[in-house]
Amino acid sequence: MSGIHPDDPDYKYLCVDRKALMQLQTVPFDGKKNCWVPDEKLGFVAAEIQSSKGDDITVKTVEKMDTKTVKKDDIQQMNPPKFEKIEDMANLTYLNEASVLHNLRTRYASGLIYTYSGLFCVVINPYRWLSIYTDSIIQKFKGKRRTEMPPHLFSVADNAYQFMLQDRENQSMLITGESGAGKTENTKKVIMYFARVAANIYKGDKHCVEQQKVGNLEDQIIQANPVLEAFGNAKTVRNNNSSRFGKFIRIHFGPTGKIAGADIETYLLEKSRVTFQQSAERDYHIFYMLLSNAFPKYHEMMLITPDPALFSFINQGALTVDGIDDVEEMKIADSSFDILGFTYEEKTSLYKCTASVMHMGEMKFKQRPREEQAEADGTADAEKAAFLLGVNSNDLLKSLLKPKIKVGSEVVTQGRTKEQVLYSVSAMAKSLYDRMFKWLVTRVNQTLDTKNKRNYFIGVLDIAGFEIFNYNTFEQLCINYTNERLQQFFNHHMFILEQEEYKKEGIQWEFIDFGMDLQACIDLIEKPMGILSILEEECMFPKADDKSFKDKLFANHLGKSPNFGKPGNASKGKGQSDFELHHYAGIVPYSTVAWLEKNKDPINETVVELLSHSKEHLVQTLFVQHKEAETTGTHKKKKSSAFQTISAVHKESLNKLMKNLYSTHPHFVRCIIPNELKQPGLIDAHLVLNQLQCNGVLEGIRICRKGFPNRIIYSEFKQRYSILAPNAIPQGFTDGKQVTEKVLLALQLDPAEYRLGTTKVFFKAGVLGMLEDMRDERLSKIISMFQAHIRGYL
Ligand code: AD9
Ligand code: MG
Repeated sequence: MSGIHPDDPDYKYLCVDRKALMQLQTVPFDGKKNCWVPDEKLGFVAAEIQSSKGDDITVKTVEKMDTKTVKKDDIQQMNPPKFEKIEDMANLTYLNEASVLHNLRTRYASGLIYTYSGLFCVVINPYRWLSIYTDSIIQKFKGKRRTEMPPHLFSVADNAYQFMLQDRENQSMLITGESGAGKTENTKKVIMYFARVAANIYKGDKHCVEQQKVGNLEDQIIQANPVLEAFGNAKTVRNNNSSRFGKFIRIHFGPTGKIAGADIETYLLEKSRVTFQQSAERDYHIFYMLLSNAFPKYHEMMLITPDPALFSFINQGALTVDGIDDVEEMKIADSSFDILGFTYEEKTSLYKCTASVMHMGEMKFKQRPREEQAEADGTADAEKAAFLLGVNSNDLLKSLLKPKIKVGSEVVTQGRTKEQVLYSVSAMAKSLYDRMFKWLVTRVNQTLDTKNKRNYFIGVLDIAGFEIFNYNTFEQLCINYTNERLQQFFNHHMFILEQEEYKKEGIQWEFIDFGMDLQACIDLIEKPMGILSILEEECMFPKADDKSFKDKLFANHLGKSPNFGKPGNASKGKGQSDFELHHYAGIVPYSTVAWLEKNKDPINETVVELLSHSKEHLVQTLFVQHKEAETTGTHKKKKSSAFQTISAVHKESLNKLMKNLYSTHPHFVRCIIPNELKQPGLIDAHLVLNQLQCNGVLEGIRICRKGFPNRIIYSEFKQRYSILAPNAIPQGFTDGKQVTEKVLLALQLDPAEYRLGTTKVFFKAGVLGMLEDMRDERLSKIISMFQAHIRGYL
């Protein structure tokens, strides 16, 4: 590694300790005996083969010295010690789960959290702050090629930047992983990196002149995060700062490679959290931040007593979070709003809307005896909510208790039971919050949309990875569908690159587009009469329910679509599931309960009408669009997104994202959560293996193995393997390619196992390992001959 000198103080944070590595490499190794065997706790453990009988192999484990018998197929080959802590696992001779796990585990134990696996950069959450993101390290990665430097996110980011400048092509970085794996932390670091290396601080920047508080563009891009996190992140069981939405941030660069602007697209904010939390979880951070002591002046304005325990929409779970100081976070978010150029009115309107949600949760109703009609049980909280929303409180109550609905051409008022009214209140709260979040993003985008000339962009995607829980529902389907498309994108990209490499090297090989492997599942979800269109159709039928939806799914797909099935015995959580889908990452059982309701925005139209006439500018803006879409007949074909189902909006934004991504040169970062205890240093092997399966790292290896994954340039092959057939090589100078050809012929290697390219020889998986074994054998023979010779001589 020429990029960092061993005497450099940063060397120890980024590179393998050479001395320790050399020691590891002296460990005796026998390719025929050393292997990996499955282990319940550790995933795989090292063992030595003792004997074999048919398919049964008896091994002795290296550490515990246990003897056990395992099936031949369960054994995985071990790489020789020279591959220990390798930086790119694509160069391993034996590409298998056990070796990948071993490599990641040993590197992680040395604080090396980034490792490549071909096109992927894999990162394991360290759960402690490492000195690997400092300014001095940023400077070291600037302008360096991937092969020059140790694996690091900055290397991926810098490469994307260099490719953008050289190839004049948009770039993307796809950062995925499960909850708590580190996607958002890595996204923040990427953005920080670009802000440092491609800053565009104009002298006399218009913002800086206008107002002291407002920041320059780089600051603003960075400060967009605290406000998005305040409104879109929450404590969950798995992550104290879990993003409950996906995002795609595009950073635009001008002609000289300086940052020229940015925009953010968000996906699927989890609305249910606004009114419901599990016991160990919290609502969105902003609620508790507003109630903290950071700015007592806001409490009065929001008509609140600053105690989260008093508000039932936000007090169902935890009220505080380890490691999060709500006072501090509130100060940061509030000043971020200033840096982003929000006016005082815009900022406080958001706070007031947020507070109105808390008051909504306190509105009480009671059922009138012997009537299908509820009435308010006290009006103080409704008055507070209405005041903050800029509407009349009587009108608000009326629209909840007796909404107007259209029956044919007539408008009639409809009575509502207590239960229905409570449902409407919660729908109103969720809809308001969701619209507020979307508005917030749009407003941030306005700030980041400078008039500077833009040439190319780098898009950073921070989106939830594949999910297989015990109970999977509509949200999991949306996420898994997204990941199915992202994985297809990866497979297709890999296919194109391999194809190019083979073409460049003049190699004949029909490489199959592995992207097509995923098409059947994608079609099943998104095509006409697919799962989502059936769902959308059902959402339009007033009489449809979960059961009619399920029946339609079965009628259309059971026995007809191979990726669709009844919940099988093998699937987890089958008791609560209605159907299962065969995704690339595994079989997922889904429950259809409440899909229809989840897919609609069930806010009552009378409430929308009322809020669209609010005296509060923000509230009016949030609701006016919806109304227009509904009343303007001409908009019937192209409904505004507010009027579409969630799945239709998601499908549309996913299509847009994919179109964007296909126009870029992609870079893939896969984040891995090491354990479920948020503890540094601890690797839960099965958890990690499961993620390698779901995040496509093993899928990438599978595809890789279908081609010729090991490649060596001719001169290197000549140097290392000439020893295998010295007699086959003509005397005098022979070039590397000829030597390679002669050696392989002499060894009588099956021609299907290798290809000779213009500059390299390509091998099928496992061949190189065999050559290595032969080389070891040859060398030890030579050594023993030499020793015998010396002994005879003595
Ligand atoms: V979620 O899908 O939004 O729930 P993420 O985004 O994948 O999830 P996040 O980035 O929020 O996870 O990381 C979770 C926590 O792990 C952070 O709050 C940090 O405490 C910790 N973390 C993650 N990555 C790093 C890192 N590179 N260095 C140190 C880290 N700590
Ligand atoms: Mg996140």
